Amino acid sequence: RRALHVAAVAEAEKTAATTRGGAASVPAPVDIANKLRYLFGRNGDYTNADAYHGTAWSVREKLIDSFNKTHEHWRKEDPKFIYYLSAEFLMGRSLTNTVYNLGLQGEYADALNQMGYEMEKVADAERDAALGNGGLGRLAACFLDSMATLDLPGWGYGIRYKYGMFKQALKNGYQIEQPDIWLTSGNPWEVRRDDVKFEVGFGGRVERRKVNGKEVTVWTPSEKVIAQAYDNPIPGFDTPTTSNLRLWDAMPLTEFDLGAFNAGDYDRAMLDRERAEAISAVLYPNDSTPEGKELRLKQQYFFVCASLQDVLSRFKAVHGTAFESLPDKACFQLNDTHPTIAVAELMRLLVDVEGLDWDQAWTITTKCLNYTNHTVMPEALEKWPVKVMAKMLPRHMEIIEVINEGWTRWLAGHLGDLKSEERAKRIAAMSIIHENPWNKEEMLVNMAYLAVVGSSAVNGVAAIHSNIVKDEILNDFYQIFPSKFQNKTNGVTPRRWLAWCNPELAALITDTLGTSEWINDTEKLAGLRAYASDKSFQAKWSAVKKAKKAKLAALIKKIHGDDVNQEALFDIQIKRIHEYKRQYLNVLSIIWRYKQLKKMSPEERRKAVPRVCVIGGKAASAYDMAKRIIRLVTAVGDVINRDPDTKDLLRLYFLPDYNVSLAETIIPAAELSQHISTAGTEASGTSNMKFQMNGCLIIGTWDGANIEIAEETGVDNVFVFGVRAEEINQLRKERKNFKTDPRWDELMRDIEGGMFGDKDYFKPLVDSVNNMKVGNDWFLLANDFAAYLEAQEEVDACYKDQAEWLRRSIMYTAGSGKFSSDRTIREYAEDIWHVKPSRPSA
Ligand code: GPW
Repeated sequence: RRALHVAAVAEAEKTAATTRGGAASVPAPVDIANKLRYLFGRNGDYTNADAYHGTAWSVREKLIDSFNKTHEHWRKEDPKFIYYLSAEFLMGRSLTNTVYNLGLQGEYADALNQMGYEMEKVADAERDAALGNGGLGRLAACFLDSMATLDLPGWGYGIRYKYGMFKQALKNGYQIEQPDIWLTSGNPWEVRRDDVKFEVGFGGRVERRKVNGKEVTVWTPSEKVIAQAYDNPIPGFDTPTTSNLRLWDAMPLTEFDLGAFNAGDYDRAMLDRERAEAISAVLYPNDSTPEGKELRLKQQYFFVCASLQDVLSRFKAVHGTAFESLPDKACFQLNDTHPTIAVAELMRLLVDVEGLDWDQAWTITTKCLNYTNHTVMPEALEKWPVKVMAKMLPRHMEIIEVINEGWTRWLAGHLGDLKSEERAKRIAAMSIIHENPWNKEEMLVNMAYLAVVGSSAVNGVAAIHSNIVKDEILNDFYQIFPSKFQNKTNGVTPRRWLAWCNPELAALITDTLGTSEWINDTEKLAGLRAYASDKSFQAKWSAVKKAKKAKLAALIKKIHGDDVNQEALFDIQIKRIHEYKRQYLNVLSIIWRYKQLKKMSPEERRKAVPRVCVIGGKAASAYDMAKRIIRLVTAVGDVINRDPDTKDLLRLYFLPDYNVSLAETIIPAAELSQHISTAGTEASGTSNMKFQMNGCLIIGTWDGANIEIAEETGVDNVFVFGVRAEEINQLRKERKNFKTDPRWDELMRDIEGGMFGDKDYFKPLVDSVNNMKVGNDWFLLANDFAAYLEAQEEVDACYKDQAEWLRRSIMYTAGSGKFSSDRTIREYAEDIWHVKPSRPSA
């Protein structure tokens, strides 16, 4: 290897490469070796991890060239910017994405080959940047990719968590959580900006003072920290544009409390530092359920405050104090309610700091902000106790009170025609500050209401979801501001989720369509419909799927030590573990399948469709029921996978530590994927789109984006089952009288009776779907059970007809054009942001 590498470097030194930045530069092998030599003190004979670091630090320079060019151009043009405020960005790995997006893949793959390495293995040494929980954080990452690809002036703003999403391990089949230590070997994808830092305050008191006869409000925080900027360049695909994700790190105002330090009180000297660093220390691992911890509110205010100051300081550098034109230069998208304190913070900055009139500031604020809702589940809507907010953010609490007074007064006028009793009721129902329904003593700030009142546009993330937002959860507000409410169906980047994670399929598509333009114009994938029934095309299509299945099989072997039948149907459910997502229902059907196989004669078994079932996903650390579901999956797997009667026909594996990178391996290999949430509960779902792009058939409920996916793919090509969203309320009321299927009753007895061991641990799971117990089967597993089993039979029948199965598979990819995040971002840009492309010259 060493000799190879020396020869390669010598050879490469003779040639000069040209980068996207335009500058002639050192050939890649030389540059990689230089980086290893001078940044890491290494000389030859590297591990794959070394080769990764050398490659990454080399690629970083091209990325920064492109970043600088883009921002120079944007500084000159001064276009309107969109700022995507999000507590989460689930970026995953960067190396592969960066070299592909910059068009450097060939150059670096060759360089590594010459040096005796393989790009795929080298790329595998990168740790995921897991600064997000699941769908919401990954959506933000896909949006950044599309914004850059579409040349839209826009940045993401968030938190540089020291520890991201925890690492999930299994111990005796139970989830255990380990810290995600991702920064220790350095992060080549970020640039620390020592000249960009802002103070962020907490607590303290608020006073009124007279300055030049004018009353001003002065907030004196009792605690201050520094927000330090780190830039993460975001390369667009097939464009010179590289935009930015700016993440904030929390630091103490001063390195040490010098007084305490000099007095020898080192413990106290450290306290401030620890308190400051705690703010950006760790991502809260809750998906779709807010954790009402004070530190969480602190995180939210921390990054919002720093981001708004940053934007205002850039605005002022160009436009001075002409704040009335701020809405022509900047707009903010609130990714769920997590950054909603921005409503109060922008008001504070404009009124208290810049001295604008309240009304003028309010006009500007509401013009600049927009809010995306991502959930319909009432328990997921954030509400902060007034007491907590008043203590941590006393001035913001005042501002929210004034906003609410103005809002309710305006409402009273607007609802003037109503009888006073009815009017009072409506106003109380829409008050931003209201009683805690479970504890009349406590008052709460409803962050969704604050976001709606403080924004120009409010959107849901799939057609059905946006309708539920309008007709149910925010219906009062919809009646008052119908034109504020919009739909923006989610999308995913076709670069990471098809072209880069499945280069084999991408090559086949490009060959067949005669162009690679589909990578940024996914509507062109529709051209594949013409080949859906073509035998020779089907054979090629199937060969790609087989190759990807082999890779997943190798991964299963590595993790579980088992060889799986690669001719089996690969059946996948990967997503956060949540009762509403109903992994439990999936497990029940797997147990049922197992019991049927056990009863069959050898002859019958020969006709059965073999399946390899994979379930993956993390449970929030405090979500007890979700952890029990994981244990049920592993316990059922332990029984099934070892049973000599059935192990050739059915397997169940739990893949631990599901994350973005694992998804990139699993999704291309999947033949059937499960999206089986109770109708009306999954706002959109986005993995469903990734599976669709990769030609994976879907078994799913009439929920979230499944509906639009089915419409685009052809409803008959999708295994749709179960009750509809409109029926849910009624069915919940009637669940007590619902007559469960005898097969369901049998499975409940099996689990309760200890068929999979651990019967005490599984008892709460059995109870949670019992109509006589507390949970009352809230997510209606029993109601959908029979229909689900029937849909599974249709799956088997279809799989036996491989020509039909492949035809459908092709129709999925062909129908996935709508679900590119490029389409979603174009809609946001046109309907909400009013931001236009601005591309630097190449
Ligand atoms: F509760 N989503 C998520 F709405 O991943 F805030 N985490 C969250 O905390 C929330 C929503 C929140 C997901 C939705 O569950 C999923 O249906 C949707 O596709 C995704 O956000 C992106 O819109």
